[in-house]
Amino acid sequence: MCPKNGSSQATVTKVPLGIGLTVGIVLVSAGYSPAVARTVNVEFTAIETEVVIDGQGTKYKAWTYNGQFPGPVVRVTEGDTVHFTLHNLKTNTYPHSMDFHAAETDFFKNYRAINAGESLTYDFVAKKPGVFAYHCGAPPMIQHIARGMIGVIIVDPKNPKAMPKADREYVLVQTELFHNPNDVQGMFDRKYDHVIFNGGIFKYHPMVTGGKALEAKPGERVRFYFVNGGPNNFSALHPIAEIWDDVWASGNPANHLRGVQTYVVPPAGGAILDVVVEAEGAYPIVTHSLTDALRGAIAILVVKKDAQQLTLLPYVQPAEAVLHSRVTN
Ligand SMILES: [Cu+2]
Repeated sequence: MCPKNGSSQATVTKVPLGIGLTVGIVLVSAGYSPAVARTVNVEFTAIETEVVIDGQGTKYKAWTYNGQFPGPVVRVTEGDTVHFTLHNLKTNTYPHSMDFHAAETDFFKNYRAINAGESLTYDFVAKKPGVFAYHCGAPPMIQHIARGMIGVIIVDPKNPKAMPKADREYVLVQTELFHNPNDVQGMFDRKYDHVIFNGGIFKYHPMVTGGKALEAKPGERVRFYFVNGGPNNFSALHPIAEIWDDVWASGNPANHLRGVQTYVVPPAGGAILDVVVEAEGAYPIVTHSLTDALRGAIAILVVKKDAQQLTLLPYVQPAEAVLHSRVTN
């Protein structure tokens, strides 16, 4: 991973597992100067593989970017050029594609689906700051998103003072989960079994088997980069026993709301939501559409003095099969 086109001082942090495979986060943050245009290389591999969807080890036949559900977080700064390559693994069965909502580009040319064994490269300039979905758009799109080909690209504002500094940051991706990944008609009929954050049923609920809480310290400004993957349901994001101090629609600093109890995020929409929690305790983050919360979309934020530092996308790992195999295309 190194910057291309001779234009940049970008630093890209990723852990290569094989050709085109990145674990966790594509993070670009070091040494940024607004005067310097940067090109950021992002390389994803579509991988059809089994992922674990709960704390009991239940496997799900997912379609993924880089073997994880949701895909790796891409993080760039407003004005950066993203030089993106998608590989469709030659051992896959289905066509796949990539639609970055942070891009303004030619749909037919760049968002087209490619067959197994093929690769596709395109560039776009991340012109608008915010938190955006990315997803596979290969038909039937409803199935490709539901099976896991969904993720987040954060475009940080060029002006680092455009928003208050966060002490702690988490990415949450909400999706409906259909137990039968081949039942496309059931997806159209909204017969989902669970609604999940970051690919797991009650993944961040410590009172559920295998669940692990999100953590923060008292007084910290905790920032959630939230994307609703859908494919169909709206999210009514609410911090129980708290109030969102600041919300930015689509994560754009120009779209600022204060003191919001519940914020609606549509399918394929995003928001940045900040909460400052003064007192120690437990604060569930839920979609207050309760059918969905009680089917898996509850994340507990535990506030305590000795809170540990977690990653931006906590406890999301590539599938075992992917971790232990060398991926080539
Ligand atoms: Cu796909």
